[in-house]
Parts: sequence; structure tokens; C-alpha cells
Amino acid sequence: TAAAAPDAVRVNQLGYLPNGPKRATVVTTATTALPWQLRDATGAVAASGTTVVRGADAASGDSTHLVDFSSYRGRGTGYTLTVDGRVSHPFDIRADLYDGLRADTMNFFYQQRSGIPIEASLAGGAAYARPAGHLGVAPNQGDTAVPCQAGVCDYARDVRGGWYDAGDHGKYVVNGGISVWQTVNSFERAKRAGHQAALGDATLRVPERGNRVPDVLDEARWELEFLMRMQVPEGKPHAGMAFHKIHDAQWTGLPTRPEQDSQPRELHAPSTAATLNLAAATAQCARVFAPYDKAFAARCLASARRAWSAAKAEPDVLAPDSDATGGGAYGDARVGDEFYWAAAELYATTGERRYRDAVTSSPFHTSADVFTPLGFAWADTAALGRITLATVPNGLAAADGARVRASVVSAADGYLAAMGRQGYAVPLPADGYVWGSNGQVANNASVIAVAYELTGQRRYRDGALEALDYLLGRNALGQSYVSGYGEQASRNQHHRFWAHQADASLPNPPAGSLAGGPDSALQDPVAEEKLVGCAAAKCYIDDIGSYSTNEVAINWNAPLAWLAAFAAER
Ligand code: 9MR
Repeated sequence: TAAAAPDAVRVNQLGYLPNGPKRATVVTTATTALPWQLRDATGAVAASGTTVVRGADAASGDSTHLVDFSSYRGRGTGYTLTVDGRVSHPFDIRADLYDGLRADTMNFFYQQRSGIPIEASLAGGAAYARPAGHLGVAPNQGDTAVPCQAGVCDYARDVRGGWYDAGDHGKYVVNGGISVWQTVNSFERAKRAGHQAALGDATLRVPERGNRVPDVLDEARWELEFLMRMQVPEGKPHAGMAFHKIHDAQWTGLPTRPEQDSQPRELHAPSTAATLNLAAATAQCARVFAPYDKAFAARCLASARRAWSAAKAEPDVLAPDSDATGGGAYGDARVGDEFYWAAAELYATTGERRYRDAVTSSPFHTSADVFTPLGFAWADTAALGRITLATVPNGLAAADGARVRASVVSAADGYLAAMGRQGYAVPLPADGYVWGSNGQVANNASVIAVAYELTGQRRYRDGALEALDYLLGRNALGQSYVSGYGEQASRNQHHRFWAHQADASLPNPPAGSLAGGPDSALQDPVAEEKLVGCAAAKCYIDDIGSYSTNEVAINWNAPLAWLAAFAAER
């Protein structure tokens, strides 16, 4: 029949785990079940069956069928799935499927490092090498002595290092905090799970490999050192708070290599949100780094305590949405969630009563809507505190602890239910295609994975893995949103250095870079021109100019790296 679309059979273009779920979506208007065949690399039929008719999918407008070949137990490369004469992209079925993605998604952070030369041998080739950016070497004007925006302070600070946020060269404490938390949380989880490969030294491509500290922590430390430099020093107004962000005075053009950025750099006013992000990230640091570097852990804890006290003293210094010239605003008008997150981290690390009181008296401790359908994000961080309290041993009363853990499982049930309603099994509501929707997908999938840890129930592991299927090609566009992974993978993400589409002498984004994903609000000129009338789940274009759908960002790669590490556990 002609009912199936040309690229009708949507699979995870990387593949499937032998002991994981194996599902595909078929785009077809056929109203009765269709036969499917799984073929191995030789073309032989390895398994077959019939589809399940699912009907209309709200977010994409597609009519879909489901193929479930989870019971297939073979392994190999070059499988395809055929339905109604349409053949899927090829994929693998193997146990080590996610090892490469785990390493590449973490290498993204190395390549986003500011203030250090990026080495060809670590970055995957000469095309990715570049001199250190923003060390005060002309034409750079920062970040070794950065003044404040007019009226904010009368001194300069050394805020070198850290990770560039995204395709731009800004460094934002609120987004750095959530991203580094997820990176360290991934390590903390791997440790509980005994996942040796994720715990080791010399398992990632970082310059510190071989220093007897796990590489994931080496990478995280690069950001943590920067975050601590953003703390206002003693003796100055707002001492102990964190500057909200540091970025260029004016937006730079694309492409701009980091070391060629000639814009003045500026510190923006301290905020309560940034201060609490710093407190949360450094409190977690103190706990997780303690076995590896006591002095650094102590420095983190001191920073966390200072930040907490400073935030208590100035609890409502809010970063405005309007401050968006030369960098993103990262405005946040509500900081109760950040208070809860910071209190939870400080409590889990110290066990001290004052932090426990701050946890238990927070409205977010009992609120049922900490885990929203859209999911947590840089501005909505209460869920991070809940996850820590649910997974790190602490002194909460037994019933309270049980309630905290149950809240994570019930959130996961909600995300699984959302997946079940959709043709592409995405843990987002149909109206959830916001700027960075792929980050929301990955965050929600990580909550499902935490529920697996708490319950041991297979359906949660399956759900987290199935969300990876969505990001890797089983979606409304048949697009793998992860560069280098899949036959139809994003390659023109918005980035000032990985800008091949704008300048052929520059590279495409390295393997393992996640695009922001569909954003139904069409918030950039390319999207406004090319995506008019798109169904929400299809509002994406692999064009370097579409920063609202196709940028990379540390807070999207962090949960993808988290999930890849989870999927690589065995
Ligand atoms: O991820 C951010 C998203 O939630 C906001 O809606 C958007 C507009 O303010 O900004 C996104 O963050 C961008 C930041 O402002 C600047 N660096 C790139 C980030 C990813 O696009």
C-alpha cells in the first residue's frame, strides 16, 4: 500500500541493548496491523511479527503503529526493520552499545572548557584543537580580570575556566550549577551501582587522566573551580553571594573562535538563585570528592556554607529576564526551589540540624508538584534536592524518607504514562516542546532511571532506555539529535567554533553533542522562516542559525551523559 511514509520506520539509529526494550514506531495511515521483519546484516529474517495500531499522535500529527521486538535475543550489527516495504536505518544490538556515547557525551564538556588549550589527541582530531580561550591574551579581554557591569561593583575578578554554556561564550552560574550537579550525580549513582567503567581514572579523554581521581570528577572540577571563583569575596558588598553570570558585552557573530573573541567581558549582579546553585553544587562536591581530595572537598564545603548564609541574608535578589544583551538572561523570579535544593545537598553532606530544618520546613519538601510533567530545569531545581534525599543516606525520619522516595517513583509513573500515550514514547506532555525540549526528555528519563534504582522494577529501566530511543531517532522527524550517532544525525548545531555550516574550515560538532530539539514557539529567525505551521514535535531544523531548536548546551548534554552512563551499566 502507499499508506506508509518513505522513512516510515523510526528506530533508535544507534541500536538496542540485548536485554533492553526494543520498540520502533511506524508512520502509516493503515488502520489494520501490518507484518514486520527484523533482518540481520546478511538480510536473513531474524524475527517477525505484526504491528500494533496506535492511531493519531497529538504532538506530531502522525498516525502511528508500534513494533515491539523486545523478545529478540540475538546480537550483531547492521540490523534493519522492514514494515510495509519501508526499511529502517540500520542499527546494532549489542551489550556495549552505550560505552562510546558515555565517553563522547562527557568529552563534550572537555571541548567546552574555557581557559585551557583543547588538544587534538583528546578532542578527536586536529579539527577540534584550539588555543585556550579567555585568558586575557589579545584579542580576548577576559576572563582573568573581569570588571562588573556599570554600578554592580568597583573591582575586577579572575573568573577564568569553567565550561562555555553552549554555542556562545557566556558562563552562567545557574546553568553551570545544574549541569555540574548532574555530572557529579551520575558519578555518585555509578558508585552505588558498582559501575566500574564509569568510576575509573583514565576512562575518559581528559587532560587529568592518570591522576588517580576518577575522570568524571576531573571534568566536574573544572566547572566547580570556576563556580567558586564567581563567589563575591569577603569584605565586599554581598560577600558570599555568587555573581549571576559573566559574558560578552555584545553578542558575538557566528563563527567566533573562543580565543578570537574581542568583546569586553562583564560580571553581572549577584543573585540569590546563582548563590544557591553554587551552594548546592559545592555541597554535593564536598560529599562526593571527599574520598579523593580532602582539601578540595573542604574548600567546596566552606564555599557552600558561605553561599547558604549569604542567600539567607539576601533571599530575594532576583535576576531579571531583561538582562539579555551579549548573553542569555537566565532570569529566575522564584528561588524557593533553589533554597530547597541547596538545603538538601547541605543536609545530605553534613547531617546538620539547621539544614535538615531548612529541608523539612520548605514548602517544596511536601509539595506534590516538584516533578512537573515538563520536568526540572535550570530555573526549577527542587527535584534535584528530592533526588538527593531519595538516594543519599540521610537522617530524615523514616516515614519522611519513604515519602520522599515514593514521590520520585510516582513522578516516574507519570512520565511512563505520558510515554504510553504517545506514538513516539516521549516522556513529555504534547505541549512540552519548549526551548531545549530534548533536555527535558533526558531529565525526565533520569527520574525514571532513579525510580529503577529505588524499586528494582524493570519497567523503569525500560522507560529510561526508551527515552534514549526517542533522542536517537525514534521520533517525529526520524532524526537522531546526537551528532555522530545514527545515519540521520544532527550535524549543524548552533556553535561559534563547531561552525562548519558557516565556515567550511571549521569542524561540525563532535560526536556526542545533543541538539536542543523541537521548540514549538519558533524563537529564532530561521525557525520563524522555515518551520511555519509545524506540529510541535516537528519544530526542529538542523541549521546552524536555528539557535532555539539546534543549539547545544551543557544542561542538555549533562542529562544525556547521565543517561548514557546509566545505559552503559552492566
Ligand atoms: O535554555 C535556555 C532556555 O530555557 C531559554 O528559554 C532561552 C531563552 O532565554 O535561553 C536558553 O539558554 C541559552 C542561554 O540563554 C544562552 N546560551 C545558550 C543557551 C541555550 O540556547
